[in-house]
Order: sequence, then structure tokens, then C-alpha cells
Amino acid sequence: MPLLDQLASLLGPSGLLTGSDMTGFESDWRGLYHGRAAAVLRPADTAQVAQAVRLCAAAGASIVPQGGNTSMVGGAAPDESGAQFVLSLSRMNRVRELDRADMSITLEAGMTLKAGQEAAEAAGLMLPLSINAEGSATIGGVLATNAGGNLTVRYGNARDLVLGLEVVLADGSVFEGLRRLRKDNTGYCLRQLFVGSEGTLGIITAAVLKLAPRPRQREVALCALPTAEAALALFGRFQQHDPGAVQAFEYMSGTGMALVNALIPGATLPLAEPAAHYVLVELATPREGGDLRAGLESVLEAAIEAEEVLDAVLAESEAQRLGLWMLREEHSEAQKRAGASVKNDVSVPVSRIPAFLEEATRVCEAMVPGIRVAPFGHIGDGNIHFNLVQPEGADPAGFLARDHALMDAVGAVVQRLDGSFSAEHGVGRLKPYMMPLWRGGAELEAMRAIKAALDPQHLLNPLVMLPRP
Ligand code: FAD
Ligand code: 2HG
Ligand code: ZN
Repeated sequence: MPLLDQLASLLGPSGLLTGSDMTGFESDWRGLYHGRAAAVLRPADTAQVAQAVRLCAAAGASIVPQGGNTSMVGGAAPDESGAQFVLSLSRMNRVRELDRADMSITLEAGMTLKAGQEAAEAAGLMLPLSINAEGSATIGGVLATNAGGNLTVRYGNARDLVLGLEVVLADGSVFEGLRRLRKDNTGYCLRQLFVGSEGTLGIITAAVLKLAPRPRQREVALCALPTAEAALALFGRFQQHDPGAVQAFEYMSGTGMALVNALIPGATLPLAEPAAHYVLVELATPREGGDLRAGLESVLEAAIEAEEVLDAVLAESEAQRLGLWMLREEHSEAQKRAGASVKNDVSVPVSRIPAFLEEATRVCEAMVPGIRVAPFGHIGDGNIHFNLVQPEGADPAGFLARDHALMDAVGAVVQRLDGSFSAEHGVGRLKPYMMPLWRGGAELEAMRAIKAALDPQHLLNPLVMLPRP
């Protein structure tokens, strides 16, 4: 029987999509990749995932795992061959278990991150991972990319939350690692190998994640600043004042904020004057009472006195808190509306961020007159989305034709400052060409050996991260 028929009989009518039903699964969020899949497989459980992978392996057919398809690096889009199967986990979206005593939750991979957060909240706890695509991004996707996001400064990235994992391997066998132990030194830590592997080593079908106490108090402020150095100084002030309380510390450039204000309906800057730099800070505590608000005000007063902060607005209600966050969260959407962008999801040691911003801006402005340098991101983690928006009115395709030149120029600055070319979005199909320069020698060979051992036919996401040399 042909492979497609075998898969159809395994998965049933709602488990296999073809033709126009595949729209939405074949292109990426950024609109950079437009592929054609042999079919979209939507298994209902781990046994079906394992069986589908086994059938594909026997036929030598490659698989592109897909969660919410929000990858910023084209990691979940099939190629143009029409021979790849997209494996969507969207039907596997249940909470398997929540244990209050163990502070853990077991989620299936196709559940959205937002639904996972809501399940934790319903139990009076918190799933402490938040990204600006959480309504669509899935547990499998955030783990496969080791997503970071807005709470990393306090809780770490996705990797830090994983206690256990269930993974279907390339031959269809199942790694049953859904343990919830806080300590377990029995051999290699296999689960961490799959976190951040971008679907190249196995299909994550479920995970046990750590939960945290839910904050009882939260305070948010948006601050206008004269320089990037001032943003770091402010971060230092908050860390010194109450180290455990900083839950998010996000940076936005004046250019990025202006795009949000111009292109997102309902977005209004609640400050008297626009500035060159902004910070959104959120403090939170699970304790009742206390002086979170007073602490926020006293730190800001001292920073205003020292001329590190020009102006600040504090949220007075939940609606205002969400309104301030919206100005940060809508940066990606605003930049998409402004035309083509070249994204550089880079990290450098936190102390070097001002030098990075200054040098990289100078280099890019010299390369493309009129380019809109619109950086923002998780400055508390040293992670800047150094995004370059096309000059107004320019030809988007012409601008994108220079993406490697711009990425390499920014990369050269990042490398001089001991940083990374991908802080949280991964390598995907967009950046494998950078791997030999950044991860060459023994490190890259070890990665290739792991890929060859776990996926000897090179069938899992074959164009991502480590395409065959
Ligand atoms: P997909 O995009 O579907 O897939 C991503 C990668 O994981 C692909 O390589 C895919 O093959 C693989 N994969 C997916 N599911 C599985 C699985 N079950 N098993 C094995 N491999 C799998 N990222 C951040 O880190 N922080 C942010 O703040 C952030 N904000 C974003 C905001 C917007 C508006 C958008 C569009 C994206 C943002 N991202 C962010 C990037 C993206 O959301 C994350 O990379 C997210 O983790 C991807 O989840 P997903 O379910 O959409 O995965
Ligand atoms: C964010 O922090 C995301 O909002 C998206 O990581 C970044 O659009 C981007 O480049
Ligand atoms: Zn980010």
C-alpha cells in the first residue's frame, strides 16, 4: 500500500489533511517560506505519532514537526518538494496531570502555552513561561525551541522548567521520560538534548513542567530613558532594591515604539514626550501585603533624580497594566506591518548591550540609508531583537535580498562582544549557514554525531539547524 494510504488508514479522516486543508501549515508566520507538504498528519495520541513515524521511516519519508507554526526562523515550514509530511500535534492538547504537592504539570505537546498557563492558574499556581505568541505557540514548540520570553529574567527559559519529557524517536520508538523528579543523576540527561533541538532529534509528545507560586501582587511601570546605559543602570537599581521581585525587564527603542504607535490601532504612548529608549518593568511577589508599589516608586524617584529616567507611568489598574504590556507585545506585529524586516535575535553579556546597540546601529545605517533600526527585547537577559525594518517606500524584496549581508554585519559585532546569533528563536531554516562559523570544530562535529545517532536517515526536519553538509 502507498505510504499516504497507510497513514490515512492509521489516522482516520480527521487525522490527515491534504489539498487546500493544508493552507496555514505550509507557510511560516513571517511569510518567508512557502512550501508544499505531502500531507499534514494530525495524530490523536502518542501511539499514533509513533506508528506514523515508523511508517515514514520505513518509506524514507521526511517529517517536519509543527506546533503553533509561530517560528521566527522558518523551523516548522515544509520545503517546496511536496515530499515532506508536516506532523501537527494540534490534536494532542490535554492536561494529563497537575500535582500541587510536586508543583508540576504534565501537558501534551499540542496544547497552547496560554492554555497551559490557564490550567496552572486554575489550580492557584503559575506556569512561569510567557512569550508574545503564547496564544498560538504550543508546549512542544516552546520546548523544541527552548523559548525564552518575558519571564526568563526571573524563572529561566523553557529548558529550566522541564522535569520530564515523552518523545517519539526517529525510528518510532518512544522515550518514556515523564518523570517529575527534582534530582535524578542516572546517566546522560536525555530530556535536555531534545529541548532546543528544533524537531531534528525526535517528536516531543508530552512534558512535565515545573510550576511556581502565583504572584499575589504585581506592579508595572513604563519608563522613558535618555540612553541604553540608563536602562542597565535602572536594571541594577531594581536588582539591588529587591532581587527576587523583578519578573520582567523589557527594552524598546524609540523607533520600535513609534512603529507600534503608528501602526497598531488603540496603541497610545501614555507619556508626555516620546523618547529614544524605553523600559517596561514588572515587579511581582507571591507574598500578601508588603511594599512592592512603594519600592517601585522609590527606585524610580531615585533614577529620575539621577537623570537616568526622564519620565515614567505606573499602571493603576489591571486594564492599564495590560495596556502598557500591549505596547511591548505588539512590536512584532507593528514591524510586520511596516514592511520587510531582517531579524537578529542576538544575545550579548548584559553589560555590553549599550556598546552592541551603538556599534550595530552605526554599521547598519551605513549599509542601508534610510534603514529603520528598531531594536527591542529582553534586556534583563542580554537578549535584544535587533530588528531592521526596510526604509519607508523601499522594495521589500530588494531589502530582503540583503538579509545575509545585514545579519553577518550585525553578527560580526555580536561575535566581537562574545554573544550569540540566536538567543531564543533558534536556527531553523534561516540560519544553518551560520553554524560552521559560530559553532565549528569539535562542537559542530559532536552535534552532527548526535544527529546521526538518533536520526541516521536524516528524516526529522532535515533542512533545519544541521542540514547534511
Ligand atoms: P513551531 O513554530 O510550530 O515550531 C518551532 C520549531 O519547533 C520547529 O523547528 C518545529 O519543527 C519544532 N517543533 C514544534 N513542535 C514540536 C514537537 N512537538 N516536537 C518536536 N519539535 C517540534 N520566542 C521566544 O523565545 N520568545 C518570545 O518572546 C517570542 N515571541 C514571539 C512573538 C511572536 C508574535 C511570534 C510570531 C513568535 C515569537 N517567538 C518567541 C517565536 C516562537 O513563538 C517560539 O519559537 C515558539 O517557541 C514556537 O512555538 P510553536 O508551537 O509555534 O512552534
Ligand atoms: C518578542 O520578544 C519575540 O516579542 C519576537 O521574541 C521578536 O519579532 C521579533 O523579532
Ligand atoms: Zn523575544
